[in-house]
Amino acid sequence: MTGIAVHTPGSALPVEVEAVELHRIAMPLVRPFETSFGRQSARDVLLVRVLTAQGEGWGECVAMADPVYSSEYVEGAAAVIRDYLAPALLDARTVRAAEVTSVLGATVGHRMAKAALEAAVLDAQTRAAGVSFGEYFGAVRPEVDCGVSVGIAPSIEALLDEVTEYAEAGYRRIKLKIKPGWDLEPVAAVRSMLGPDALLQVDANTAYTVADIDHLRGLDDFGLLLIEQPFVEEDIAAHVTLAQAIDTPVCLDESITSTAVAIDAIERDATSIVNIKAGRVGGYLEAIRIHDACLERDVPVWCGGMLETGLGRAANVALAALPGFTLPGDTSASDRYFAEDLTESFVLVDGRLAVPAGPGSGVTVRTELVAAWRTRPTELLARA
Ligand code: SMG
Ligand code: MG
Repeated sequence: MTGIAVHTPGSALPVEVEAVELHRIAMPLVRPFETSFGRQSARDVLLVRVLTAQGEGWGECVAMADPVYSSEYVEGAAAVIRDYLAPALLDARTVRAAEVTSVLGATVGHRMAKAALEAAVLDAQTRAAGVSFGEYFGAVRPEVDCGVSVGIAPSIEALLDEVTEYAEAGYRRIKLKIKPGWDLEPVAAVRSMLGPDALLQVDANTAYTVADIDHLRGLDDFGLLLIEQPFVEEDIAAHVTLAQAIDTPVCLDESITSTAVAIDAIERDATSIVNIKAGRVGGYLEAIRIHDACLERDVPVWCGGMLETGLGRAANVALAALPGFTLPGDTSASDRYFAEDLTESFVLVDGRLAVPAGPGSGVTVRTELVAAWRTRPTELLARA
């Protein structure tokens, strides 16, 4: 069974939204994370809390501090929620999670901001009904296989140390960030250290151009699961050209912003595997539609990550429990990024994380930590 499985009567009942709160916190990372976009050492997080007549709900916005992964960024997401999205949601008053996209539809783009609001409504709605995200989404397994994303390191030696640490922790798949000047050599070193059977993939975060295709073919020597998003997000055609030239499967991340784009990219053979991130596509319900479209076309999917706190991680793990998620995701344990998580910690057991079973997201935001880590005053948005 795919799609939204409403197992419990009442799980699709609407909530009456009374107010929206914006919370802004900073969480230090246990180690800096470097990609082709740059280096970050803290996570600047925007949290959304909806207050409804049926109870509260929390959502996490995955936008980064700067507009480098996509055009969205935390300060911009807070502004668009404050000025456009929260007023639209408050105007609608009574809303189901499945209606949030259309309620917010007058605003173009800003998918990460919209996804945070949808997640908060989804949390309130499913908590009120006593249904977990896993049940609501149609999860088919109680735990999910986890991979880990490894940043660009200062040296090959430092990279091998970091990969060793994750392999010993039990991660079932390693993803290496690559960029021009940091690709064939680190990948060769990690492959030779892990041996031929380890699941290994790379992510370029748009750092290459079609002029690099010959060079990228060098990756075919390393038995990779996939190469993720080598070229700029708008250039589907360049990925088609690469897919024809290389044996390593091409997987799109940044390019996939909706179900329609996903279907188009698959039909054009630009991507043979899809990275699904709810924030990037405007919410978990659109993420599920992409999953369904991929499953129908026999295209494997996996769950991406945006250095989420336990709140966003909980929803990602529930999503990754859907049947089409056949590859380990970037659903790492809490301690991959944070010394202390905002919710109950996600702990890796045998390379897997458990899908939370409680109502809603199944995790509790530790409000004392929101208060301690706050970087801006709370904003309360209510109906005028
Ligand atoms: O949550 O473990 C995570 C992060 C995984 O590599 C990761 N995410 O392009 O897939 C990606 C990146 C985006 C965030 S880094 C700018
Ligand atoms: Mg990526």
